[in-house]
Amino acid sequence: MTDQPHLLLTFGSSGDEAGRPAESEASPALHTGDPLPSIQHQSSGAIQRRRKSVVTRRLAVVATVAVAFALAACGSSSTTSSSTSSEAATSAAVPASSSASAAASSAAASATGEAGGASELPPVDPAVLEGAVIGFAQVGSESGWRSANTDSIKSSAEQYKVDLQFTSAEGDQAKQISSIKTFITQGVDLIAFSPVVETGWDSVLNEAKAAGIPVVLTDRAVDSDPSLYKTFIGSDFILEGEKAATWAKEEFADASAVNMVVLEGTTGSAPANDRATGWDNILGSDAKFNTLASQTGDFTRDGGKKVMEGFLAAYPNIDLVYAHNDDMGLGAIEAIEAAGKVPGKDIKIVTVDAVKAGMEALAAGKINFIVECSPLLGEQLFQASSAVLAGQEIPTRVITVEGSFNQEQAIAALPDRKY
Ligand code: GYE
Repeated sequence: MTDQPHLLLTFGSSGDEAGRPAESEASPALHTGDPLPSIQHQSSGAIQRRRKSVVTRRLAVVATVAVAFALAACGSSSTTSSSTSSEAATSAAVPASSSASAAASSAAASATGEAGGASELPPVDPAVLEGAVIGFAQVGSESGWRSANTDSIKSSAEQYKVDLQFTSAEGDQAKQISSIKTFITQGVDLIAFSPVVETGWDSVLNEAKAAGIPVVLTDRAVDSDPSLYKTFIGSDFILEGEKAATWAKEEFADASAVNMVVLEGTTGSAPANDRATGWDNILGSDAKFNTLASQTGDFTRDGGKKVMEGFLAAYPNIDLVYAHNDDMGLGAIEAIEAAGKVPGKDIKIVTVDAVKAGMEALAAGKINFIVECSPLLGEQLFQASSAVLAGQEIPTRVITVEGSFNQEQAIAALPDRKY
């Protein structure tokens, strides 16, 4: 039997102190996409009563799942990027060694249309998820990536008949905290969210813990103690920055100097912080790369366009744009064309995400390279939720496996691109 810490089973403690996961009840109603106010009118007393009525059924489900995974764990080996410690997760953050390996993982991810890493989590138990009340506090609707991520979460919730309480913070951390507080008052079975920024979550996460409500992070990280959440599912943003910089290093191998500008993501967000760090890991000490300017475009197309207009007005000699996402790169293209220059030729562009509009610009030669960041996290979110609600241990970090695309690869991948 192989050593698979992430398949450890906890027969004795199927829930937290409050026993919430094991006691949560199936509700027949599906409210995917309901606005927040609808849940504020539900009485938590009613939820408690409904929970008590299904304790027996839930315990039976837990036992079934436990037996299934004990069997699965004995019969398989696993090479995954998951980990039960954040140190091991960090050690996975190494630069892409060659474009061949990046292309291979890209092809694998594209072939399934799914984010990688799903196999590290136990499969969903539909009986556990049906009717489970799960609050999801989304960042907002800033980009094509975000729309695809929201669609993925809502359609998986629908598939598993989860009673999804979906809120959108429109990029405002205070709003997101208030949604999470409402979920806590409501007494939902599980809270999931994609944090707008990395800092400032300790207090609300402690409130969720005190209320016995498990928390799952998707997409973006927080700097809080990992004991305050069950797992963090999402990309390795440092690796993404390293892949972008590795491409730039090769692309400009023969140049004696490169004048670059950076369109940063939302200030303080994990992807903006880490994509900058990843870039610096590869090119930070390379004096040839001269950063003329670096400014946030807030992950939006409009933001990217406006910031790029300013850069073009101030600097006539830009060689390279590093945009932390496709949308800002697409905005930069508009600004560059309006300034009478040719994007992809006069000024090269590297971005992150690989959403359809970005891939089309890459196929058309207006973007030169895209590092993939998959938004299809719905399945993994509900795999994790199902396991947590059944009282199973899961990896504390699940890293999405992704690739990267040059023009040729984008042309080949576009017909099957799901988002
Ligand atoms: O890259 C960007 C979005 O958090 C990974 O947020 C996500 C980022 C994504 O707005 O397009």
